[in-house]
Amino acid sequence: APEPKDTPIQMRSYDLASVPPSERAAMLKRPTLKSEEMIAKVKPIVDQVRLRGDAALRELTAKFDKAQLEEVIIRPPFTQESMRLPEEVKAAIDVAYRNVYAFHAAQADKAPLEVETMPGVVCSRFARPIATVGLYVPGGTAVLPSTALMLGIPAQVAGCKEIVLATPPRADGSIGPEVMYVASLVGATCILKAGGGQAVAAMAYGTETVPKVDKIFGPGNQWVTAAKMLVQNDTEALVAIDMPAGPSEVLVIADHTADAEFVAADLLSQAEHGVDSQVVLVAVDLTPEHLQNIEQAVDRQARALPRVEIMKVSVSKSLIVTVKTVREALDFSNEYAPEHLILHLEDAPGAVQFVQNAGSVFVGAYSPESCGDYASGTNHTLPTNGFARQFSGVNTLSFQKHITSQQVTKAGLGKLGPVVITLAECEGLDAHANAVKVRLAALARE
Ligand code: HSO
Ligand code: ZN
Repeated sequence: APEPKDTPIQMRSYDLASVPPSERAAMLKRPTLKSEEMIAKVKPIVDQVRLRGDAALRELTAKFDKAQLEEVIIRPPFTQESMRLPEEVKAAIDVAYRNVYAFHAAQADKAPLEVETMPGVVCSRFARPIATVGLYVPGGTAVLPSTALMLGIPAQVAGCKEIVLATPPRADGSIGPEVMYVASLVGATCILKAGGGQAVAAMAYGTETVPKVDKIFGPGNQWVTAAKMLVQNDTEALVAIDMPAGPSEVLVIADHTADAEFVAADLLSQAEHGVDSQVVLVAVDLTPEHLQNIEQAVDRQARALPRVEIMKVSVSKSLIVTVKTVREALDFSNEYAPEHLILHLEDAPGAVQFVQNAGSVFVGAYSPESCGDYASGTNHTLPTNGFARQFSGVNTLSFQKHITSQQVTKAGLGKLGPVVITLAECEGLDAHANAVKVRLAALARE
């Protein structure tokens, strides 16, 4: 039966002080990812591509994307026709590109780090690009050229040699001009016209035409995430992944200075991503009227937006948590470890020092998450599901690895050698001790 028109689009409310500890733990939990089940489901798809390469890719793309492919990949130069966009869109992509490039270029590890740990013992560390990377750009309910920017720019800045960009084709077998244009800006060397587990498998193992990559990046649906987890654990694939991904999330902290319309708009911008999007509002000692204004704004704004049906589901699963102080709000946020944290606070900059766990922070009323999602410069590929406790978002260093080195002089070995001999003998590894002893003996003869 159709829903009565006046069912409010509403979040569930809790007063944190009256929530028992067991329920508090439940509030912090995201809906469980059935990862084992999904990995078992995606395995036959991954196996087909691993064993039969391009032929399997073509069959699976015909089945899932309804596209009959002649070529599975496209190599540059891309045709002008394939990148044709309204000038306004192109100009906006160009600004986003410049900002994201500037912020990620500054992150690149360029100069080697050098420390003389003892006289004559110099240790150093230097960065090198990961040679071949795979970037997954989702298709599905929204085309996401912004994700192509967020993954492609750090790869370009880091100096990766082969940049494979995978994205599901449209039914006519083509890729949208937005993604094509971004692919050319970031210097993608190969576009793989495939999505889902089949795209991940093709990049992890390589096929007749798809280069095998060293690391796979990017968000995706449950199939993509499961396939990434599967190939990461296959020692034969020898492939790394960026991070475990889950549905997108935002936590907004609002105090008495918060603008109800801004807060509602921020909550909904995340809620429109998908029915499983997680949206949390932490209200700091708001008056009942203020809170009601926010709730009414959520309902009213949602009804005026095209993706209202998605928001009805995600908002109804979302929470409002009431606390007394900003510190309590930040304690809760740190426990939740949100992908995005927005601070609608009287002193938002002053609150940042208390942030311990978050993917990216949006400071003050005029810093909506949308800016970071598209164009300010920060990356939007961020840890979800509470992984902000131990993971950073994608950044330039995600596309580099570090090599350490050491150079020991004769005098240095004179000092360090006896220490190494003692430790090697303590471990009963005499060949190790000997590698030092033969040299110390040579020095004694000099
Ligand atoms: N909020 C998403 C990124 C995105 N938003 C792409 C719009 N397009 C996850 O951080
Ligand atoms: Zn977004």
